[in-house]
Amino acid sequence: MPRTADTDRPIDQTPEWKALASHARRNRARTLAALFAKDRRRAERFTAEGAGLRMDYSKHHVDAETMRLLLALATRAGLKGRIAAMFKGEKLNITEQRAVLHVALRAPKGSSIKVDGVDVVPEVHRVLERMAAFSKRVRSGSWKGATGKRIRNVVNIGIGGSDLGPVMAYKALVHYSERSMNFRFVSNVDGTDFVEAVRDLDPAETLFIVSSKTFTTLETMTNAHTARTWLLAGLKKAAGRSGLPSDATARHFVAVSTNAKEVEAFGIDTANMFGFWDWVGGRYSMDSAIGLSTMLAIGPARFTELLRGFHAMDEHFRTAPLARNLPVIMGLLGVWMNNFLGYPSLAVLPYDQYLSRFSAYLQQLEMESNGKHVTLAGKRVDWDTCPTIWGEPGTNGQHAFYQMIHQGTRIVPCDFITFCKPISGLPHHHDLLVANVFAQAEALAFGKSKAEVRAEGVARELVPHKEFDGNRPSTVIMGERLTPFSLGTLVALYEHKVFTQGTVWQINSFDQWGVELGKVLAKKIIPELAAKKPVVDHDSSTNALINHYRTHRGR
Ligand code: G6Q
Repeated sequence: MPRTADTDRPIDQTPEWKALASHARRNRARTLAALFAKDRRRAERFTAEGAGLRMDYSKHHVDAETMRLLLALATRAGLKGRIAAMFKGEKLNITEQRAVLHVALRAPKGSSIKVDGVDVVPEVHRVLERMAAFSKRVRSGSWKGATGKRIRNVVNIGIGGSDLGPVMAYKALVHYSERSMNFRFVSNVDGTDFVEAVRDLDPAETLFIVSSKTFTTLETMTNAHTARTWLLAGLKKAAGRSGLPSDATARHFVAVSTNAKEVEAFGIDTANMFGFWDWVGGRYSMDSAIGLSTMLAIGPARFTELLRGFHAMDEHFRTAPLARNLPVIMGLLGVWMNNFLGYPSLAVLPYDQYLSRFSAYLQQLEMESNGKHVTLAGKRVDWDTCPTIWGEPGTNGQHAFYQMIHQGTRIVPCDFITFCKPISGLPHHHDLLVANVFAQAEALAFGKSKAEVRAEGVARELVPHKEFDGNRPSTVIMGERLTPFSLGTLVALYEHKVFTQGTVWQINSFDQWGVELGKVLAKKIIPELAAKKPVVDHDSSTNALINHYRTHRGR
């Protein structure tokens, strides 16, 4: 039995939870303005640093006592033991009997992490070396397509954990990428995703990476088969009478998977299959072979930097005292707001256009990991788990949904993410961007009173409309510059935050049974869409929807 949290006792029945509940009740009326007025060193006291990131959490409804109580809760939940257990390769994913070892994906050569007595670090590096050798061949042009042309387009086909990380990372690191190559991502079973991705590509110069741990996922396999048909049709046209070599598919398709049998059956040479392991969850896999498109884009050396960034945050999480541990603080603040202050969502707002898909990536990381209602002991939870995660890059969001964040009826805690140095080479733009981060966090925290509005000479009837309550919490996370290294630290920060919260909530953050039912029902419905007779087996709504589609689909 793996060492887990104190699962015998529901977390809300512990004295630490109850102490936090009464602390929250006692301090309900306390404002951020009052907290700042009371302590001139507040910003300094509530700022933590690790792995090159600086996190200012002073604009939260916390004081030293709140943090002490939250840390006591983490201790009660067995956080330290669980962190050690994860790094030791214990099978914390108890519903699938698997270790949870994304930290091994970035463990340096020479270190050792064992699963069932086998050191996995050498295997990780073997795959990384194969990925690097392959990437060099493709990037240098020595890897040729079936008609002898070099590869200029890379299309990653995958979904969920086999897509969101690669897309996010490519967009985040495009500045560091090989600009003479095109990178595209196809995930949706909606055929338009594939059609739009390849419409201007030459099949002879296109390489597909089929990224699928299982190699059975409906969307990915449908897209992979469509891609093969598109490729072969295009190549045949180009080759004309000289015909195609028998290994045409193998020259344009590689796979990232754990399922060698299905990869081979598809026509991909298993020499061009890059493996990973059952101890890597999909949403924790962007730094495994699933990151092959990232490595092709930025090159092996920069991919190594990315891994170093992940590892730096891993080490911080593993060794820093809980009170100064960034992912721990972040996770506990989330618990505080979710469970004791009652805020149902978290907006993640990167002030960096390159991080345009970061919030979407986090939606899966957080909500698929901690959107659970059953404890490790199999009991229904009596407390809320994952809040809704959402967000868009600033400053764009300011001109869209920030109205609600400032004056809506629900409090939306915000994570602002920004970097000191710009990549654009347009420092003036960067000052404007970063000034907006600070201004937003300040406005949320301190608002604007009626008296201030009146003093501006605003007409009496408009005063209530122009008043800002303030007292709204946010965190500001700052890095030096967006680089492969800092991206690694940022992703690992959130990975370990999720771990911290899952530990406190006593849930398994590493399975995802909640996605199964819809998949099973879709399989049943697929043939029914082509049925000759009306479908009657479902509820009246589902029957009617299917039958409307049957009769209108025009086939
Ligand atoms: C992630 C999930 C899920 C998974 C996709 C794709 O943690 O497990 O999003 O990544 O369903 O699965 P395959 O990689 O097996 O195609």
